[in-house]
Amino acid sequence: MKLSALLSLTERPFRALVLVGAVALAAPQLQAALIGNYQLNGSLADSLGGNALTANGGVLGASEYSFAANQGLTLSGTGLANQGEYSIEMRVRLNALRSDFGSIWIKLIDFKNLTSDSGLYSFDGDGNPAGSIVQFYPIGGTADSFTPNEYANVVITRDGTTKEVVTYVEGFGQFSFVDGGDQAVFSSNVMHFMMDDAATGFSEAGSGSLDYIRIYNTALTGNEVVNLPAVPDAASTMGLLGLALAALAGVRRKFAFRG
Ligand SMILES: [Ca+2]
Ligand SMILES: [Ca+2]
Ligand SMILES: [Ca+2]
Repeated sequence: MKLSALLSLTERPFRALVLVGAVALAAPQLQAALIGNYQLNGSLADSLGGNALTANGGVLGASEYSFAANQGLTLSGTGLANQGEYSIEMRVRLNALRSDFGSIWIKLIDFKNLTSDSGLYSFDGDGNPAGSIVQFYPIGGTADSFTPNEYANVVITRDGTTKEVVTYVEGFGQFSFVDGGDQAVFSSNVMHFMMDDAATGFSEAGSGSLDYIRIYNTALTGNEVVNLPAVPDAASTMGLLGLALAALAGVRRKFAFRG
C-alpha cells in the first residue's frame, strides 16, 4: 500500500490512527508493505485493489474458501516487483494429514507454475501420528505444524538479496535455508496455493480450507512475523496499521526459533 492511499482515507474515526500508523511506516525499522490482502470472506478480491485470486473449483463461503485436491487458489500476476523477495502469510486448515490420494505430502505453495516438485509442503512422514510438519521440499523443515481440522498460520519469507528463506508456523521460526537454487522464486509471475504440480501427477494435494492469504513485498523479520495481527480486520489498512503500531510500541512479543 502506498502512503498516499493511507492518507486518502476519509473515515473520521480511523484517520488519526492511520496518521499515527503512517508516521511509523515512514520509520526506517519497518520496511515491509502489505501488497495483497485476501480475507476470503465471500470474495476472492484483494482489499488493496490488486488482482483477485482465481478459484479452481472449491467453495467460497462467508469466511473461508474450502477445497478438495487441486481446487486451491491461483494468483496470476503476483504483484511482486521482485519474484524472489516477499513474505506470504496464509491461515490454512487441512482436513487430513494425507493427500486425497494417500500421499504423505500436501503442497501448500507452488513457486514454479505447477511444473516442479519443489515447494512448500505439509509432510506427514515425521513419525508423529497426530500431526504433520511444514517442509520446503527438497530442502527440509522442522517442528510441529498441522493438526487435522485445526487452522494453522503459516508464513514463508524470502530475502531477495541474501536468498534466505524462513518458514514460520504460528509465528515461530520453523526452518531457514539459503535458497541458492532459487527454488522459492516465483516463475511465470504466478502463485498457486494448495495445488500440486505436474511433476508428481497432482497427487500431493489435499482437502481443507483457507481463511486468508496476505502478501508483503519484502521479507518480514522474525519479530514482525510474531507480531502479525492474529485476526485481521476487514478494513484493508488494519493489518498494516497493526504492524505499524507494533513498531511504534516496540516489540510486544519476542521472536524465537522453536526448539
Ligand atoms: Ca509435488
Ligand atoms: Ca505425522
Ligand atoms: Ca477469512
